[in-house]
Amino acid sequence: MSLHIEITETQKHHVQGNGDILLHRVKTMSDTSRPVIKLPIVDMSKTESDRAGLAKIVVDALENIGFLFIDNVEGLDFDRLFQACQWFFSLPPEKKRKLCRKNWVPENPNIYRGYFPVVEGEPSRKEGFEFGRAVRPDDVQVSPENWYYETCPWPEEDGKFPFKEYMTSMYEVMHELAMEILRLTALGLGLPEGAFTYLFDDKPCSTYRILHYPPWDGPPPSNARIEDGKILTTPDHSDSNFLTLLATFNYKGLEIVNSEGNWVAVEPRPKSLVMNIGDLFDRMTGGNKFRATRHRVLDIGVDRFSVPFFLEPSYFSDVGVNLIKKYTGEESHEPEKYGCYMIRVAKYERKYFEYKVLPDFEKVGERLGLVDPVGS
Ligand SMILES: O=C(O)CCC(=O)C(=O)O
Ligand SMILES: [Fe+2]
Repeated sequence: MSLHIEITETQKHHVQGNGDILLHRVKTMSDTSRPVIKLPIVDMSKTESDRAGLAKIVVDALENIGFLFIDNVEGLDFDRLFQACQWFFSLPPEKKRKLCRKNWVPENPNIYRGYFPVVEGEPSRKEGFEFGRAVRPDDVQVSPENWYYETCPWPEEDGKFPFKEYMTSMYEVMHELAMEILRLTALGLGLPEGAFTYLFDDKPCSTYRILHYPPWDGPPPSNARIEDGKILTTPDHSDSNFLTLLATFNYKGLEIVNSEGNWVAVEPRPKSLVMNIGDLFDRMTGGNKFRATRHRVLDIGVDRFSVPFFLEPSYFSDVGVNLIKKYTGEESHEPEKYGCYMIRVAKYERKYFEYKVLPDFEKVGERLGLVDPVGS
């Protein structure tokens, strides 16, 4: 989970049709010039030949910048992924409506997965579709209150693109890549390679999301305007999940805060993913070792597409503060289940609009009589 459309109930909801996205309209234009940051590069073709070297690059990047590029990901074809975005966002509004979260279309059953529309007047200007790995409906952890494991609605296909088959296969490519990055991270920290990956073994809650940022139709709202007349399409935030793998398809617009606290641009790197870590990984490592770096997206005046994969542990995984210390015996930590942590952050601390309408989740395990492997 990593949602950043903080909208208010009074705002007009608007399901956007995008039959014209291929035209790349230029409507508003934000000045995107900015000093560019040089990000470290992790070349996945070297995971065997230079494993220790890659591990060092990953750990250095996470300690210092919080962002890095990943080259040569096996099984990732950026052109094909872009085609998937184009196919999906060109669907007519009535087809998107069928996939829309309950928040916007009350007759739909899905509260967490599926489609979310552009909300006019918001500084976060994007429509998206997201899904998780399918969980068997008879799984004991499936319940109406557990939105992580709810069934994702998929669009009706027209034979032009095998959307569901392709996206679900790409989810597994991203999951595997994330596991390898976590093994490298552990190695770089001098820990057993499986020190983090076990958190994702049983039904990870990860979200794969495709995004379309349409340029502003008219003048953007004042809260989308930032310094120097620049205009936002995603406000300043850190990701709340474990780590994020992002395809930006050579679009500019992504900015991050550097170690001096200044905004700098991430220059697109062809055929490379951008990776950053989220608050969860940051706090697991004690809150001052790895950096969940703040970032934002500027309006670039044309339709922009991106595809983030938000890595999230299994619901019952222990993600307590300082978990990493269990390997060094330095300090005990407070066990905390991922699901409980996330609902608290999303619904009560950051108060994402979407989650105000969601049920409480904290006690669902007990109510269902589930075995809690964390034992808190
Ligand atoms: O679209 C992008 O480049 C970044 C999106 C982002 O930061 C997010 O969805 O959390
Ligand atoms: Fe983000």
